[in-house]
Order: sequence, then structure tokens, then C-alpha cells
Amino acid sequence: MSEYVSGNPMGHGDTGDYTQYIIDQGWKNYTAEDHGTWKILYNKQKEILKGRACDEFMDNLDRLKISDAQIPDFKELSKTLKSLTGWEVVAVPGLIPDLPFFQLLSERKFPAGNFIRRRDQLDYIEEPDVFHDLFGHVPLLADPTFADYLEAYGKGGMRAHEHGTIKNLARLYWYTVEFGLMNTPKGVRIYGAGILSSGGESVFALEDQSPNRIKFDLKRVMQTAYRVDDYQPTYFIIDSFKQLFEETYQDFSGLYKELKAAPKEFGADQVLADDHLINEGTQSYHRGRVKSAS
Ligand code: HBI
Ligand code: FE
Repeated sequence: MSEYVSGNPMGHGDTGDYTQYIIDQGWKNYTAEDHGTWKILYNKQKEILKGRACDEFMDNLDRLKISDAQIPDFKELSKTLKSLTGWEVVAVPGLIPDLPFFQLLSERKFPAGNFIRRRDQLDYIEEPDVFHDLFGHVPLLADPTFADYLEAYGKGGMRAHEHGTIKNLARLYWYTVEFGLMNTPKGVRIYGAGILSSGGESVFALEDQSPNRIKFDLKRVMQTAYRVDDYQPTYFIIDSFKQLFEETYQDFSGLYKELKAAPKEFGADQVLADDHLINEGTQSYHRGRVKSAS
């Protein structure tokens, strides 16, 4: 099962005011069991991610002193993060509407769920919790290029909100920030937080014969549906964060015009004639399972 399900239980509010969603982390309220849950998840992932996560992730996990000892204190962590890239972590109760989410990112504030999953949810949780958000997302915010990309994404989100193209932009987020793979001199590595925080998907995304692995193409990604309830049938591979930033650091108005003029939606498992395929998956994993795409 994938780590969490995207969706928006709090609704698509169109208020521009994100402050109403920010809460105190309440670090003192975590119980010994909560910290213990963090420790179990942390140690399992740290082991699985050796040779699978990109170096930028592993190195920054250490640089930010995110350890198995306890759930990080956002205020402490933010001091270090701010000094490195200007990003900080703020606490939210769960998924928040798109616009405040984008606004926070545009100001280099990363909203992280403050709660941690229960012991019976170690492998699967619907809403992003502190393990997914902190362990999965925060280390890369210390990478200068990725940090720039996410800020630019937030700004792009605010423009997409005006164009009515949030769906296209959300797919870009999904296939990069959440489920992205990167080609490196050492081989294909994980940088997407949805994979990094899921033991099962870390192995599946890189080693299983089932999923397609395709070179990243901006327009293609924006037209591709994704699975919210299970592992991805397709992963897109970038060459570097620099490539990702350069290809996406632009005003998407022209692209949105094209997408609106000739609307297309590719299935989450579809392979196209002009895809730059790294490998075509067998889709054996998803065959026979109940489908739902978004
Ligand atoms: N809220 N807390 C939180 N975390 C997210 O990742 C998130 C969100 N709200 C909206 C949202 N993501 C998405 O719609 C973005 O994809 C595009
Ligand atoms: Fe996430």
C-alpha cells in the first residue's frame, strides 16, 4: 500500500489566509509510544533506503540531525533548516486546502502533520502524518536546488489556482515531490517522499518488474492520472534537481493553453509511443486489483 492517500477532506477553501490552518506542534504531548512508533518506522526506512534513496536525501537526514531518538521538534529543526535554505516547518492538523498549501510553499514554509500514526497503521495511512512529512519531505528541503523547486512550485500553484489548472499542477507534484525517481551515476534512486516513507514502495518502485519507468516529461506528466490508494503503476525519472527546476521554472500559461485546447488524460498505467521508456512494466502487481484513479 502506498503511504498516504491524497484527497481533501477539509474542502477546497478559497481563502488566501493560511494562518488558520497552522497549529502548535504540541511536542510535549507526544507519548513514549508515539516516539517509539517514530523509532520503529525510522529504523526500518533507514535500512531499506541504503542504496535506494538519493544521496541528497541521506546526507541531509544526517545534516538536519533527524534521528530515531524522538519525533523532531519542528522549532529546533527549523533553526537548522532556515540557516541552510531559508525553509521552515510549520505544524498542521492534516491535509489543508490547495491554496493555503501553495501559499505556504511559496513562502518557504512546509506544512507538516503533527500527529503520528497508530501502531496498527505502520504500513498504511490515509493522511500524511509526521513520519511521512518530516522523514519523507523535510530532508530535501535542505538541498538548495530542491528548495528552490518547491518554492517555485508553490508560486506556480497560486497561478494555477487562477487558471483553473490545479489538477495538472497537482500531477506534477505527485509524480515528482511524492513519487519521483532520479537517474544518478550510481543508478536510479528515490527522491519522492511518498516512496521514501513507505518500505514496500521503496522496493517496488525500484526493483519490481510491474511498474513502468519513464523519463520525466513535463507536459506528459501533467496529463497523467495517478493512483491514490496503492503503489504507482508508473514512475517518472528525472536526471537531476537542476533539470527539474529548470523545466518547471517558467510561466505555465502557454502550456495550460495547450492543455485546455486539446484536453487529454492518460491512464496511470498507460505507455505512449513517444515516451522515453526506461522499462515497460508488466503491470502484474495491479492486474486483478480494484482500480481507482484520480
Ligand atoms: N496538505 N498538509 C498537506 N499536505 C499536502 O501534501 C497537501 C495538502 N493539501 C493539498 C495538497 N497537498 C495537494 O493538493 C497538492 O497536491 C497539490
Ligand atoms: Fe507528501
